[in-house]
Amino acid sequence: MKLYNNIQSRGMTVMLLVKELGIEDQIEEINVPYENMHQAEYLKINPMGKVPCLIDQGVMISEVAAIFTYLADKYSEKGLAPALDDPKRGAYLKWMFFAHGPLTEFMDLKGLNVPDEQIEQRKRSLTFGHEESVLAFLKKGMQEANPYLLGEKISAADLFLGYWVIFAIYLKILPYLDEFKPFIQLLAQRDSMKGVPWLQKIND
Ligand SMILES: N[C@@H](CCC(=O)N[C@@H](CS)C(=O)NCC(=O)O)C(=O)O
Repeated sequence: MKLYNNIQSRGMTVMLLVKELGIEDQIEEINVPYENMHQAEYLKINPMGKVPCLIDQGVMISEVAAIFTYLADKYSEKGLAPALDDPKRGAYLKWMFFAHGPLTEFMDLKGLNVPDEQIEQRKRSLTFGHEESVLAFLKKGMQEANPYLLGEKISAADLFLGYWVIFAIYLKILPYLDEFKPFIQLLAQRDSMKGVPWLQKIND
């Protein structure tokens, strides 16, 4: 498989999963400099001009959550994705899609300093609604985590959601609530998370 990526991009989250799956030898990582992403050569691969982008057996997979879900399923024997007939599969997908959709949209708007009043006016059509809902949803999920989101076993959803939450706390978009700490500190113990700079900084 080829993974088109950039060290300063969200694509680095894929490398956490690659490490957790122990499939480093299956991935050829190709660095795409930002200035090349909208050049014809790369647009032939991903017309969105974005990374990450995975090519497996001639199929192009963009969207970081899709790449996560795809790899965790492809290497299902590693136990990071609940099986299709496992009732936990629904909760797993919910966390993946929440992190990719509403949480990312919330982070983007906050990062752009869109005024709260404007967000309030559009809350019915914004995928995250409003800030309190995002916090309440995350708090409930992390309080109910036992110790991981789906129970005893870690899944790719813990890694994906965890990474976004850690990044949002680092950017001061989310507060580092006490309810988040046990979950984040558990993730922080994983070898794959050791190189994540934001994690170090929020725990300092
Ligand atoms: N929807 C895509 C977005 C990917 C994305 O925005 N990647 C950024 C880096 S974090 C990028 O490639 N930006 C290059 C550009 O827009 O020129 C995903 O979630 O994977």
